[in-house]
Amino acid sequence: MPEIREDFHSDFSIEQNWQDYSEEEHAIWRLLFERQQRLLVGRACDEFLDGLGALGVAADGIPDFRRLSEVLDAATGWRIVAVPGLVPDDVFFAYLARRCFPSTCFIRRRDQLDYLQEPDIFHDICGHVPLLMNPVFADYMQAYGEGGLKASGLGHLQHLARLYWYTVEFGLIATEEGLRIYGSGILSSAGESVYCLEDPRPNRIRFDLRRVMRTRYRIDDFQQTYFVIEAFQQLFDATRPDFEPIYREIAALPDIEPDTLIGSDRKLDRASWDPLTIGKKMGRRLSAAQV
Ligand code: HBI
Ligand code: FE
Repeated sequence: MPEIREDFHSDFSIEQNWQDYSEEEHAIWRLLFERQQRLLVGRACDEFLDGLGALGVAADGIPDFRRLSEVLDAATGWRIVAVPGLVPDDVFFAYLARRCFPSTCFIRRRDQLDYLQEPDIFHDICGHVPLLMNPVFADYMQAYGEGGLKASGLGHLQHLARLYWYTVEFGLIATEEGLRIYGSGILSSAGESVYCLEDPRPNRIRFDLRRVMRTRYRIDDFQQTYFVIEAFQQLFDATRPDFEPIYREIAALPDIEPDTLIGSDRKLDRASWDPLTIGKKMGRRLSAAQV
Protein backbone atom coordinates (compact mmCIF):
# COMPACT_ATOMS: atom_id res chain seq x y z
CA MET A 1 0.00 0.00 0.00
CA PRO A 2 1.56 3.33 -0.93
CA GLU A 3 2.16 5.34 2.24
CA ILE A 4 -0.36 8.21 2.54
CA ARG A 5 1.82 11.02 1.31
CA GLU A 6 1.76 14.49 2.75
CA ASP A 7 2.66 16.18 -0.53
CA PHE A 8 -0.86 17.30 -1.30
CA HIS A 9 -1.96 20.64 -2.69
CA SER A 10 -4.01 23.21 -0.76
CA ASP A 11 -7.19 21.43 -1.85
CA PHE A 12 -5.74 18.14 -0.55
CA SER A 13 -5.50 16.72 -4.07
CA ILE A 14 -2.65 14.36 -4.93
CA GLU A 15 -1.62 12.37 -7.99
CA GLN A 16 -3.00 8.80 -8.12
CA ASN A 17 0.18 7.51 -9.83
CA TRP A 18 -1.67 4.48 -11.13
CA GLN A 19 1.56 2.94 -12.46
CA ASP A 20 2.92 2.65 -8.86
CA TYR A 21 0.39 0.08 -7.61
CA SER A 22 1.94 -3.30 -6.77
CA GLU A 23 0.67 -6.67 -7.99
CA GLU A 24 -0.44 -7.38 -4.40
CA GLU A 25 -2.62 -4.23 -4.40
CA HIS A 26 -4.20 -5.19 -7.72
CA ALA A 27 -4.76 -8.71 -6.28
CA ILE A 28 -6.59 -7.27 -3.23
CA TRP A 29 -8.78 -5.21 -5.59
CA ARG A 30 -9.62 -8.38 -7.57
CA LEU A 31 -10.57 -10.22 -4.35
CA LEU A 32 -12.85 -7.41 -3.17
CA PHE A 33 -14.41 -6.78 -6.58
CA GLU A 34 -15.19 -10.44 -7.38
CA ARG A 35 -16.75 -11.00 -3.93
CA GLN A 36 -18.97 -7.91 -4.13
CA GLN A 37 -19.96 -8.64 -7.73
CA ARG A 38 -21.38 -12.01 -6.63
CA LEU A 39 -23.18 -10.45 -3.66
CA LEU A 40 -24.63 -7.32 -5.29
CA VAL A 41 -26.61 -8.85 -8.14
CA GLY A 42 -30.16 -8.98 -6.71
CA ARG A 43 -29.19 -6.70 -3.79
CA ALA A 44 -27.82 -3.47 -5.34
CA CYS A 45 -30.27 -1.15 -7.13
CA ASP A 46 -30.26 -1.24 -10.94
CA GLU A 47 -28.94 2.34 -11.18
CA PHE A 48 -25.79 1.25 -9.30
CA LEU A 49 -25.24 -1.89 -11.38
CA ASP A 50 -25.84 0.06 -14.60
CA GLY A 51 -23.34 2.74 -13.49
CA LEU A 52 -20.72 0.15 -12.53
CA GLY A 53 -21.08 -1.50 -15.93
CA ALA A 54 -21.01 1.79 -17.88
CA LEU A 55 -17.89 2.95 -16.01
CA GLY A 56 -16.09 -0.17 -17.14
CA VAL A 57 -14.73 -0.78 -13.63
CA ALA A 58 -13.43 -4.34 -13.86
CA ALA A 59 -12.21 -7.15 -11.70
CA ASP A 60 -8.81 -7.16 -13.37
CA GLY A 61 -7.27 -4.47 -11.19
CA ILE A 62 -7.29 -1.00 -9.66
CA PRO A 63 -8.68 1.46 -12.22
CA ASP A 64 -6.97 4.62 -13.44
CA PHE A 65 -8.87 7.73 -12.27
CA ARG A 66 -8.04 9.54 -15.53
CA ARG A 67 -9.96 6.98 -17.57
CA LEU A 68 -12.87 6.80 -15.11
CA SER A 69 -13.13 10.61 -15.05
CA GLU A 70 -13.47 10.75 -18.83
CA VAL A 71 -16.41 8.31 -18.77
CA LEU A 72 -17.99 10.01 -15.76
CA ASP A 73 -17.54 13.52 -17.18
CA ALA A 74 -19.24 12.52 -20.43
CA ALA A 75 -22.20 11.05 -18.50
CA THR A 76 -22.91 13.61 -15.76
CA GLY A 77 -20.08 16.15 -15.65
CA TRP A 78 -18.47 14.65 -12.55
CA ARG A 79 -14.74 13.98 -12.22
CA ILE A 80 -12.62 12.06 -9.70
CA VAL A 81 -9.91 13.84 -7.68
CA ALA A 82 -7.37 11.74 -5.78
CA VAL A 83 -7.00 12.68 -2.10
CA PRO A 84 -4.89 11.08 0.67
CA GLY A 85 -7.82 10.17 2.96
CA LEU A 86 -10.72 11.87 4.76
CA VAL A 87 -10.54 15.58 4.00
CA PRO A 88 -12.01 18.38 6.17
CA ASP A 89 -15.80 18.74 5.77
CA ASP A 90 -15.64 22.13 4.06
CA VAL A 91 -13.07 20.84 1.54
CA PHE A 92 -15.29 17.78 0.94
CA PHE A 93 -18.41 19.86 0.37
CA ALA A 94 -16.56 22.28 -1.91
CA TYR A 95 -15.50 19.35 -4.08
CA LEU A 96 -19.04 17.93 -4.32
CA ALA A 97 -20.46 21.39 -5.07
CA ARG A 98 -18.29 21.57 -8.19
CA ARG A 99 -18.94 17.96 -9.27
CA CYS A 100 -15.60 16.61 -8.16
CA PHE A 101 -15.63 13.40 -6.13
CA PRO A 102 -12.62 13.21 -3.77
CA SER A 103 -11.51 9.57 -3.87
CA THR A 104 -8.83 7.95 -1.78
CA CYS A 105 -6.27 5.98 -3.79
CA PHE A 106 -4.82 3.56 -1.23
CA ILE A 107 -6.30 0.07 -0.89
CA ARG A 108 -6.92 -1.82 2.36
CA ARG A 109 -4.65 -4.68 3.50
CA ARG A 110 -5.68 -8.35 3.28
CA ASP A 111 -6.39 -8.38 7.03
CA GLN A 112 -8.87 -5.52 6.50
CA LEU A 113 -10.94 -7.15 3.76
CA ASP A 114 -14.11 -7.16 5.84
CA TYR A 115 -13.80 -3.83 7.55
CA LEU A 116 -11.85 -0.62 7.75
CA GLN A 117 -13.05 2.55 9.41
CA GLU A 118 -12.06 5.12 6.83
CA PRO A 119 -12.73 5.05 3.08
CA ASP A 120 -10.22 3.35 0.77
CA ILE A 121 -10.21 3.26 -3.05
CA PHE A 122 -12.51 0.23 -3.15
CA HIS A 123 -15.15 2.00 -1.02
CA ASP A 124 -14.92 5.21 -3.04
CA ILE A 125 -14.70 3.77 -6.55
CA CYS A 126 -16.91 0.67 -6.12
CA GLY A 127 -19.23 2.27 -3.57
CA HIS A 128 -19.74 5.92 -4.51
CA VAL A 129 -18.68 6.54 -8.09
CA PRO A 130 -21.04 4.19 -10.03
CA LEU A 131 -24.12 6.09 -8.82
CA LEU A 132 -22.59 9.38 -10.00
CA MET A 133 -23.32 8.03 -13.48
CA ASN A 134 -27.04 8.44 -12.69
CA PRO A 135 -28.17 12.00 -13.59
CA VAL A 136 -30.65 12.41 -10.71
CA PHE A 137 -28.25 11.06 -8.09
CA ALA A 138 -25.42 13.14 -9.60
CA ASP A 139 -27.61 16.25 -9.16
CA TYR A 140 -28.39 15.22 -5.58
CA MET A 141 -24.71 14.90 -4.70
CA GLN A 142 -23.96 18.36 -6.06
CA ALA A 143 -26.96 19.83 -4.20
CA TYR A 144 -25.71 18.05 -1.07
CA GLY A 145 -22.29 19.70 -1.50
CA GLU A 146 -23.90 23.14 -1.90
CA GLY A 147 -26.07 22.46 1.14
CA GLY A 148 -23.03 21.39 3.11
CA LEU A 149 -21.17 24.61 2.44
CA LYS A 150 -24.22 26.50 3.72
CA ALA A 151 -24.72 24.19 6.72
CA SER A 152 -21.14 24.60 7.86
CA GLY A 153 -21.71 28.34 7.84
CA LEU A 154 -24.85 27.88 9.94
CA GLY A 155 -23.27 25.48 12.44
CA HIS A 156 -25.58 22.64 11.34
CA LEU A 157 -22.96 20.38 9.89
CA GLN A 158 -23.92 17.41 12.03
CA HIS A 159 -27.48 17.45 10.67
CA LEU A 160 -26.21 17.37 7.13
CA ALA A 161 -23.64 14.71 7.94
CA ARG A 162 -26.53 12.53 9.18
CA LEU A 163 -28.40 13.09 5.93
CA TYR A 164 -25.27 11.98 4.03
CA TRP A 165 -24.77 9.00 6.32
CA TYR A 166 -28.34 7.63 6.07
CA THR A 167 -28.65 8.18 2.32
CA VAL A 168 -25.37 8.31 0.35
CA GLU A 169 -23.58 5.91 2.72
CA PHE A 170 -26.32 3.61 4.10
CA GLY A 171 -29.47 4.25 2.08
CA LEU A 172 -31.99 1.65 0.84
CA ILE A 173 -34.51 2.10 -1.97
CA ALA A 174 -37.90 0.37 -2.43
CA THR A 175 -38.30 -1.04 -5.94
CA GLU A 176 -40.93 -3.22 -7.62
CA GLU A 177 -38.50 -6.13 -7.33
CA GLY A 178 -38.13 -5.53 -3.58
CA LEU A 179 -35.77 -3.63 -1.27
CA ARG A 180 -32.42 -2.69 -2.86
CA ILE A 181 -29.18 -1.01 -1.72
CA TYR A 182 -27.87 2.33 -2.96
CA GLY A 183 -25.71 3.38 0.05
CA SER A 184 -21.97 3.17 -0.66
CA GLY A 185 -21.01 2.12 2.84
CA ILE A 186 -23.15 -0.99 2.32
CA LEU A 187 -22.24 -1.58 -1.34
CA SER A 188 -18.55 -1.83 -0.42
CA SER A 189 -19.19 -4.13 2.58
CA ALA A 190 -19.77 -7.86 2.04
CA GLY A 191 -21.34 -8.44 5.44
CA GLU A 192 -23.63 -5.42 5.49
CA SER A 193 -24.83 -6.06 1.92
CA VAL A 194 -26.56 -9.18 3.27
CA TYR A 195 -27.41 -7.92 6.78
CA CYS A 196 -29.21 -4.72 5.66
CA LEU A 197 -31.78 -6.62 3.56
CA GLU A 198 -32.16 -9.95 5.29
CA ASP A 199 -31.49 -9.58 9.03
CA PRO A 200 -34.69 -9.01 11.09
CA ARG A 201 -32.90 -6.87 13.71
CA PRO A 202 -32.40 -3.43 12.13
CA ASN A 203 -35.28 -0.97 11.76
CA ARG A 204 -36.18 -0.07 8.17
CA ILE A 205 -38.09 3.22 8.10
CA ARG A 206 -39.46 5.21 5.19
CA PHE A 207 -37.30 8.29 4.50
CA ASP A 208 -38.26 11.47 6.34
CA LEU A 209 -35.79 14.37 6.17
CA ARG A 210 -36.37 15.73 9.68
CA ARG A 211 -36.27 12.23 11.19
CA VAL A 212 -32.95 11.50 9.47
CA MET A 213 -31.42 14.80 10.58
CA ARG A 214 -32.33 14.03 14.21
CA THR A 215 -30.92 10.48 14.17
CA ARG A 216 -27.47 9.75 15.52
CA TYR A 217 -25.34 7.09 13.82
CA ARG A 218 -22.58 4.61 14.68
CA ILE A 219 -19.46 4.34 12.55
CA ASP A 220 -18.06 1.14 14.08
CA ASP A 221 -20.70 -1.49 13.30
CA PHE A 222 -23.62 -2.36 11.02
CA GLN A 223 -26.41 0.19 11.15
CA GLN A 224 -29.34 -0.32 13.54
CA THR A 225 -31.68 1.76 11.37
CA TYR A 226 -31.93 2.10 7.59
CA PHE A 227 -34.02 4.74 5.82
CA VAL A 228 -35.85 3.72 2.66
CA ILE A 229 -36.53 6.05 -0.27
CA GLU A 230 -38.96 5.34 -3.11
CA ALA A 231 -36.90 7.04 -5.88
CA PHE A 232 -33.74 9.16 -6.23
CA GLN A 233 -35.93 12.07 -7.26
CA GLN A 234 -37.33 11.97 -3.70
CA LEU A 235 -33.80 12.61 -2.38
CA PHE A 236 -33.19 15.44 -4.81
CA ASP A 237 -36.57 17.04 -3.97
CA ALA A 238 -35.84 16.73 -0.24
CA THR A 239 -32.68 18.82 -0.61
CA ARG A 240 -34.30 21.62 -2.62
CA PRO A 241 -35.96 23.63 0.18
CA ASP A 242 -33.99 26.07 2.26
CA PHE A 243 -32.81 24.03 5.25
CA GLU A 244 -32.69 26.94 7.70
CA PRO A 245 -36.33 26.66 8.88
CA ILE A 246 -35.84 22.89 9.19
CA TYR A 247 -32.69 23.35 11.26
CA ARG A 248 -34.60 25.72 13.55
CA GLU A 249 -37.46 23.22 13.88
CA ILE A 250 -35.27 20.25 14.82
CA ALA A 251 -32.93 22.28 17.03
CA ALA A 252 -35.79 22.35 19.58
CA LEU A 253 -36.24 18.54 19.38
CA PRO A 254 -34.09 15.86 21.02
CA ASP A 255 -31.73 13.69 18.94
CA ILE A 256 -32.87 10.11 18.32
CA GLU A 257 -30.63 7.14 19.14
CA PRO A 258 -29.85 4.87 16.15
CA ASP A 259 -31.72 1.87 17.61
CA THR A 260 -34.87 3.78 18.60
CA LEU A 261 -38.29 3.98 16.91
CA ILE A 262 -40.61 6.97 17.41
CA GLY A 263 -44.40 7.22 16.99
CA SER A 264 -44.37 8.93 13.59
CA ASP A 265 -42.04 6.32 12.02
CA ARG A 266 -43.45 4.49 8.99
CA LYS A 267 -41.70 1.19 9.56
CA LEU A 268 -41.35 -1.41 6.80
CA ASP A 269 -42.11 -4.91 8.03
CA ARG A 270 -40.95 -8.04 6.26
CA ALA A 271 -44.33 -8.59 4.59
CA SER A 272 -43.98 -5.28 2.73
CA TRP A 273 -40.75 -6.28 0.99
CA ASP A 274 -41.95 -8.62 -1.67
CA PRO A 275 -42.38 -7.15 -5.17
CA LEU A 276 -46.16 -7.23 -5.38
CA THR A 277 -46.98 -5.69 -2.00
CA ILE A 278 -44.13 -3.17 -2.04
CA GLY A 279 -45.48 -1.75 -5.29
CA LYS A 280 -49.00 -1.31 -3.92
CA LYS A 281 -47.85 -0.19 -0.42
CA MET A 282 -45.57 2.45 -1.89
CA GLY A 283 -48.46 3.63 -4.08
CA ARG A 284 -46.60 2.65 -7.23
CA ARG A 285 -48.36 1.25 -10.27
CA LEU A 286 -46.93 -2.16 -11.09
CA SER A 287 -46.70 -2.93 -14.80
CA ALA A 288 -49.50 -5.25 -15.98
CA ALA A 289 -47.05 -8.09 -16.37
CA GLN A 290 -46.23 -7.99 -12.68
CA VAL A 291 -49.70 -7.90 -11.20
N1 HBI B 1 -13.48 13.00 2.98
N2 HBI B 1 -12.27 11.83 1.32
C1 HBI B 1 -13.41 12.00 2.05
N3 HBI B 1 -14.45 11.17 1.85
C2 HBI B 1 -15.62 11.31 2.56
O1 HBI B 1 -16.58 10.55 2.35
C3 HBI B 1 -15.72 12.34 3.52
C4 HBI B 1 -14.62 13.18 3.71
N4 HBI B 1 -14.68 14.15 4.61
C5 HBI B 1 -15.85 14.42 5.41
C6 HBI B 1 -16.95 13.44 5.16
N5 HBI B 1 -16.86 12.49 4.24
C7 HBI B 1 -18.18 13.45 6.01
O2 HBI B 1 -18.00 14.21 7.18
C8 HBI B 1 -19.40 13.98 5.27
O3 HBI B 1 -20.52 13.80 6.06
C9 HBI B 1 -19.22 15.41 4.98
FE1 FE C 1 -18.12 7.12 1.68
